[in-house]
Amino acid sequence: MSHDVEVDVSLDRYQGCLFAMDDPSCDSSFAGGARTWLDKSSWIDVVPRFMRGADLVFGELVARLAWGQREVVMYNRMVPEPRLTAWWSSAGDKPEALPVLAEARSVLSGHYCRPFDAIGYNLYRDGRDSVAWHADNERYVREDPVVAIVSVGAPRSFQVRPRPGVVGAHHQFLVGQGDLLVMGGACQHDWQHCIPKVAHVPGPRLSIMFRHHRADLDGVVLRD
Ligand SMILES: O=C(O)CCC(=O)C(=O)O
Repeated sequence: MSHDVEVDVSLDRYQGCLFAMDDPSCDSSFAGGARTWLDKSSWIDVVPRFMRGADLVFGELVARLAWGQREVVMYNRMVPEPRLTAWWSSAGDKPEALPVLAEARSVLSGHYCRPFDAIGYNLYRDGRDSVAWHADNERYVREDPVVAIVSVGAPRSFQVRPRPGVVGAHHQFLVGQGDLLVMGGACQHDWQHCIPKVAHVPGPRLSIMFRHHRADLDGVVLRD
């Protein structure tokens, strides 16, 4: 279940970098990108400042999207999820909320050879907002799904750890201001990720998750 909510966050007190106010566009050259191999079959790509105009994108998405707050099970109780979310799918009749998102979808689909046809948005209003350790549901219907995340707003720590039984080290990536982070290979099968709570953040962060055929999950029974 999800309740609609009014959103009252801005980047006013957060000083983004200069090109965060440029006209929004994507860097189709993936300049400065680097791949981290978590093990022999799982990887994470990070491309700094992949999306220019990130502060403008942040402001427009906060204002335009229909934000909701879902409920999640925690300690055997249903509690409000500590972040706001919104969703878009190419199966609906509306275009992406901003032209730069259509551009990103096309650039990412070409580069990673995946039809990213849905976008999940997550708004972390302050350091109390978070998402717990998990792997993404695409893993139940696809082998080695690729999930691409563009972060706008203030940087937050994106953490990665191996699932129980998988050998590997904990990693963390600081992402915001238009940075792209892509999880691929066996990442969703063998690894988990989270955005932990933190005492202090320089401002809110919004993650834009490009997903591959989420609609395929209809009717699939999900496991933990
Ligand atoms: O906000 C992020 O960068 C990650 C969110 C996430 O992992 C999820 O919603 O499944």
